[in-house]
Amino acid sequence: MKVPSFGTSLIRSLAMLGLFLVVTACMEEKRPQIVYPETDLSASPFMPIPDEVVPTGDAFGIDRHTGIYAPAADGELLEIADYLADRLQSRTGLRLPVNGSAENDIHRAIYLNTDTEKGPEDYDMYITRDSLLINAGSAAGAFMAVQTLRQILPETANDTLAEFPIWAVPTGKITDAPEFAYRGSMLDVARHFFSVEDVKKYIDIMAYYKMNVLHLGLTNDQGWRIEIKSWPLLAEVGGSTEVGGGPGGYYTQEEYKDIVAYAAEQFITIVPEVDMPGHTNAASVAYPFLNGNGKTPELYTGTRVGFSTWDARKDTVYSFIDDVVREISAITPGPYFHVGGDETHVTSQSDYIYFMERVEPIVRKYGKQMVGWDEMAIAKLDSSSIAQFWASEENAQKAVAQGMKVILSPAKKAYLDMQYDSLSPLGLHWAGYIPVDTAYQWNPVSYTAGLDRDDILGVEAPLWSETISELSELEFLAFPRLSGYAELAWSKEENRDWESYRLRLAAQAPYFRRMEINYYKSPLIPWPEMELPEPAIKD
Ligand code: TNX
Repeated sequence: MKVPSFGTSLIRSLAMLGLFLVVTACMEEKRPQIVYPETDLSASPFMPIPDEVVPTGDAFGIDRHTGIYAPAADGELLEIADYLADRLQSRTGLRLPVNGSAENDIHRAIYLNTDTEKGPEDYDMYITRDSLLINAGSAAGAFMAVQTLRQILPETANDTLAEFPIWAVPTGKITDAPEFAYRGSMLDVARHFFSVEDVKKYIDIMAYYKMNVLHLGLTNDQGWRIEIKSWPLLAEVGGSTEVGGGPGGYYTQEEYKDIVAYAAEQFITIVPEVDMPGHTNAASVAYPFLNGNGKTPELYTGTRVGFSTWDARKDTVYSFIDDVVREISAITPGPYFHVGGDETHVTSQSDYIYFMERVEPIVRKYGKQMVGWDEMAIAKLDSSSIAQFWASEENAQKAVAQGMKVILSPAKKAYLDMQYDSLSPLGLHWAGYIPVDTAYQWNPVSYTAGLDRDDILGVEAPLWSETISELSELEFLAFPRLSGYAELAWSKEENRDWESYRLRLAAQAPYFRRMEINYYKSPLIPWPEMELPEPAIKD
């Protein structure tokens, strides 16, 4: 049990809230008391499940008399207040004023405040009849709290309580904090290209589930998807096709910056991956000197892996890598640069080690921490580097022995491109079938022998795109499993439970429908019967 700490900012916010309540209480007597039906906050469709929820049975009404308040001097919190107003408007049609005054006739307030004694993403929410108070460790925590508020908002308004609709939010107290700092997913935009709009929709949904890292697989044998100004043919030639021979595509640097900024507004960090020295056929088609074998390769539209490499012993290859890392790092505010390093079946082990040990200082020179797939740990690397465990427990242990942290993406549990079962239409099954329960029922802390809790940075669910070329197909593989990975990364082990999860997952169906997500209707989940094909409102 955590003892609540009352920092000075909390006292300030309570004082301001008190003032607000005194002012509104003067008008209160004239108003009829609303009698709400009994509520149960703990029965709300939380996803992920918070640390602690204590229901008190009453309701906080969101209606035309509800306002949002944030400290006027805190620009970041004011932005979140506006974001909350936007989200509530699209669900309810009401535009709640932010820091409204007397003419707004406000009877009840949602109050955002920071309490710097908390961890940055931690928050508490105190919901009573008259106020909904959010205290968060930083703007990021307030953003997380807003996601919770979106989830506890009832699906429909109650229009029998007053002559106008009221959305009755259940009262109680929520205390919450993330288990892991890194809660991610990956999109492979190289095997098949996905548009900026597609990526933005994925970001919106990740944010709703409190995920905070989107790793973009920007390059592979079949395509190079990011403009590099000093090497223009990478995108122009290397980006000109994809698996199956479609037209491919790439992001200009402006488009990439747009994705980065869109993600940042929702507290999501973009991790760019340029996979090397293998998975590099597309780059070597554009610049054949890179592969060092004197041959100009052809564009590749199949799905084999492990057939390409760059020449690890050529200095010009490292000058080229320096340019690529410099350009991408300059437009990537997050702390990470992913260098791939997986499945280098045609690179000798000594060349591979030499290569990784030369690339790492380049990444650090541009102010980034190097991330790589677990194979990378066979090289001697700086302890600031991060290994992404997908296949080899031994490599994860080697990383930890070097003081590196590990991101958990075990293919048997966390690969979004694995089929749900042998009959499901999209995906692969080399790591097994991953039905919705298998995806959820594992413990990141104890999954890998030799790793302690502190060695684990977080959890990431990668979505490889060999078998998917459209957003609706991408969604079919990602949903509903992504919600489970979000819960594995956010929620404490003692609060996770399959029976509770499957009911809360079923309760995501209205959100999935509003977002027009093409999710897999797993028979393990008691989905509600729903008609209404055309959603009238968006989340
Ligand atoms: C393995 S996971 C790969 C990818 C494939 C994926 C398909 C990893 C580091 N490499 O190149 O797309 O399997 O599931």
